[in-house]
Amino acid sequence: MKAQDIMARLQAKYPGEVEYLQAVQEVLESVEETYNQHPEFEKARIVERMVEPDRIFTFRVTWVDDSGEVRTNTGYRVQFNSAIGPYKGGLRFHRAVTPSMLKFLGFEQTFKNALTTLPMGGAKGGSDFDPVGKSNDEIMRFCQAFMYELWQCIGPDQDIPAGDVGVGGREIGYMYGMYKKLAREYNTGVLTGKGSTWGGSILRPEATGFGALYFAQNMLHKIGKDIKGLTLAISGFGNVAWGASKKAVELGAKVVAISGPDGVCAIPDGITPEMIDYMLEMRASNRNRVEDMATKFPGKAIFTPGKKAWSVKCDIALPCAFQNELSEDDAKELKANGCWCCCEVSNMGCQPGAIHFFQNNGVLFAPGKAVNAGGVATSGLEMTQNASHISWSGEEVDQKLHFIMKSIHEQCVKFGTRPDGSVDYVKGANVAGFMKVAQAMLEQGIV
Ligand code: 2IT
Repeated sequence: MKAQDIMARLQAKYPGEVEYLQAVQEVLESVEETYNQHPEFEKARIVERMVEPDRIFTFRVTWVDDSGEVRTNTGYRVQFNSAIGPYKGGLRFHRAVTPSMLKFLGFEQTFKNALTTLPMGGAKGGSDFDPVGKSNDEIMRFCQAFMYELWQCIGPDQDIPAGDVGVGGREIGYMYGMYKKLAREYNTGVLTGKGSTWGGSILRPEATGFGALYFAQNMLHKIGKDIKGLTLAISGFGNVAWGASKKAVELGAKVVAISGPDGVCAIPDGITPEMIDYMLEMRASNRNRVEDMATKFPGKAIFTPGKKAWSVKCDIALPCAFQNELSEDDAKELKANGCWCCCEVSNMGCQPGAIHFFQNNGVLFAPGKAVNAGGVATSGLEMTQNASHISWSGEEVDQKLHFIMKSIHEQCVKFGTRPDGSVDYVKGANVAGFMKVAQAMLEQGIV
């Protein structure tokens, strides 16, 4: 296999699908060498099959807004790969959603899920519906209309969606309510990220952020450091940024920045529990403005419009918002200000130039598919609880999450250790995830 040739073919076939092509390129570059040591993979054309989704559902979603206006959006579900389990992955509601974005996310999800140690295939879905400025009733009507089509594509043993950007517990609740009516199935295991009184894992809302901090701890311990006392710049103020901030403060680190599409809030004395709680209100308001934090906590959170979190001096950068949110220039600014570690929490949060800059300039870097896998892993735990009609305590889930993040870190070290003993976490995560999926595909024949 020549990564370059496969990329040339995909570029010709899917011109303009930039996010998808970017995600495939990163993985193929990482795995090329290992893959070519396995002629049996090449014979079964594993790579050519793995880069294409199994299938994509596309559907129209029509709903009525509060002023009585009829609105139409497009809904999707990309079922990417089922080699190691039923399709699993989140739903993203965002105005910029395209098939390319969901294909990149489904592709990443396949390897991420393989890293979790749990039996889950990869999928992603969503809609170009824009939740910004929508009322609660509009959100409910949209979720119901979306599920009116999606329900036929999913099931507790086929495909299990969850949340992602723009989809949290509230949306999952509205979607499950409609799923029940349509399918006449009362199996809560069809969706994860549910409310804790009706089958949701107690720790699912926190899990992505908590898992990211556990991964960071493992990385730091490997080089003889601890997170206590370090400063963290976090982008976003959504579910992931919230969970990461909560755990960071608990571990004695200082969160000195959060951000939004409107700018950055610098927090020189470190984020407080009250501010972390307020992030939930900011998210629920659907205003999508981080400036609200500065208004609520004057003098403590200092808002600068148009700037990113990466302009604030920190030890560790934690991108927690959106793909490609950290550019090569941002990476240079971070390094110049003394940042020495970047844990990517958002899916493909760093542009390729930023990753290369970090890796070539001594900044410790780990990719999203390893760092953020605690979210989907806890979804997998939620599925287990639902299938066995039991419920675990927060402590039990947290203990399992600790174990899973440690094991993901070990896989990265196993497949990514360089001759000098340092770890290439990008290569480690990609090769570990890839080998597991490739082996499963090989054993299941040409299908
Ligand atoms: O990107 C992700 O891993 C998620 N949005 C969570 C997916 C899940 O099924 O919990």
